[in-house]
Amino acid sequence: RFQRHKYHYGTFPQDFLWGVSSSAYQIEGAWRADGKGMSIWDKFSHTPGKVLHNDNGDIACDSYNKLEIDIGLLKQLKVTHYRMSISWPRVLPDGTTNNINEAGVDYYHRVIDALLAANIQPQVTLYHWDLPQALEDQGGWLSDMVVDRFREYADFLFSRFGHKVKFWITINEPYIIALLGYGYGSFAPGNHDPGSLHYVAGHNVIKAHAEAWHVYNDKYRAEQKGRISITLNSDWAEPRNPYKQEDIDAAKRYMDFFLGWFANPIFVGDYNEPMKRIIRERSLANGLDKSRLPEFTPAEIERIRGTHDFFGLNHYTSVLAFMVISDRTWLESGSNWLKIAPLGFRKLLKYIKDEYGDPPILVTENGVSENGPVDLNDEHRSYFYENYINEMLKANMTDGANVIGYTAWSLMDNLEWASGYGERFGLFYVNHTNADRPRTPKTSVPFYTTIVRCNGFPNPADGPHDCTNPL
Ligand code: GBH
Repeated sequence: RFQRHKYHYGTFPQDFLWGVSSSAYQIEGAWRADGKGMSIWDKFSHTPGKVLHNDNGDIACDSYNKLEIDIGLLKQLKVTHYRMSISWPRVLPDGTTNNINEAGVDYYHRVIDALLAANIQPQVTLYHWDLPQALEDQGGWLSDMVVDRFREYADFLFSRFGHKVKFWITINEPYIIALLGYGYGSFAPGNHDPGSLHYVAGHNVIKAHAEAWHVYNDKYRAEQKGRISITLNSDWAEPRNPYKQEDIDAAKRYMDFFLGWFANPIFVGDYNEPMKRIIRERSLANGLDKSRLPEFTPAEIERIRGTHDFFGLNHYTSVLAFMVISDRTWLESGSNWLKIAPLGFRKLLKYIKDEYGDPPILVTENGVSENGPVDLNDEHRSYFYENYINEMLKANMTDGANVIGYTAWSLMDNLEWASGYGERFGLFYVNHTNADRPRTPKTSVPFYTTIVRCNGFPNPADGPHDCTNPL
């Protein structure tokens, strides 16, 4: 079943970053410990019917109380980097710097210090979806007040942690924040308005990101010498019939409305033309007097353009465009939106190189799930990592995409947002019905570790090595 794709030998550049990632709400638990404020995910998950089985992150993986254990897992994986996020309401309970929760700040110092002591570099995301509820009560991402609050929050984090953290990611997946949070309403805060409000939320997310980048650039970069950017998620859209112009156009439109929605303003300048034109036409046809897509002023376009030090990319799956469907030959996973399609990864990396000015690309998430009965022999995950990483190698070696690092999602099974604990993305299995939340390696742990340790797939013809994967 898990047949090898056409396989390339080769290794990544010497300074390639190998990591694994998590996010605060999905693993920490301790939802009201030591003065933490409420987040929109606390409220959402406590609202019956919002999360599968009414699961919530009250305890999650209890990582708040299991620091040493988690550092042990990271050491076992031999990763050079750990991508984590800071819970905004844990450090600023009401979202503002008027009220600082020093106990929360101390917790992140302990995490970061422990990572550095283990020689693992922290990559810290400022916002992975857990907005302080106090800010949501003032409009959340629909109000431009959030832009100032985010700037202050970012400034605060750089001032406290910037001497230790050299990799910052402002915001994780604006597409999901805007569309699922404020359009479909399937994610917190559950605002249902599939018409225009997701464009308003997205607009404010872009401005907030740009302000955080400028604070770092103006006030901290010279001294702290770190790098800061945003993480965008994107599927790859393949034309269903590559010889049919309609399908080619549909695939391009899909990319413009998905990745391009956020990548264009930041990497090129302003929203892309197809998005502006199509949304305006549809808005006018619906009897509105202007486009549902907000406009940036010329000054805003310039302020946002170029606010990146690398291209943070989360990638999982591909679609066939005409209408969007999955190819029936792609292997399934534990999530119905995720089909295993390694080749799309290579094409997406090349596309980013070509469309967005050949930026250094940091893959900030990539991974696969399972559901149902626990089976620690997760062959599908090893298959997924081997083939996606090998396609990334081809993008790097053959297509010349400047991929600087790779981060597997996820360190361990955790709260998969609205799917609760039912979809498991972890390299380590976590038993969420056991009060101790024990972590157990799946067979993909030694598998991924071999790729990390060997920096890819060295060719046996280049000399003997112990990089043959254990499967
Ligand atoms: C990432 O999002 C997130 O950054 C991470 O926190 C998450 O755990 C990981 O992926 C795995 O999902 O239930 O059919 O409505 C990737 C984008 C957004 C894809 C939510 C799946 C839900 C689809 N994901 N989406 S559905």
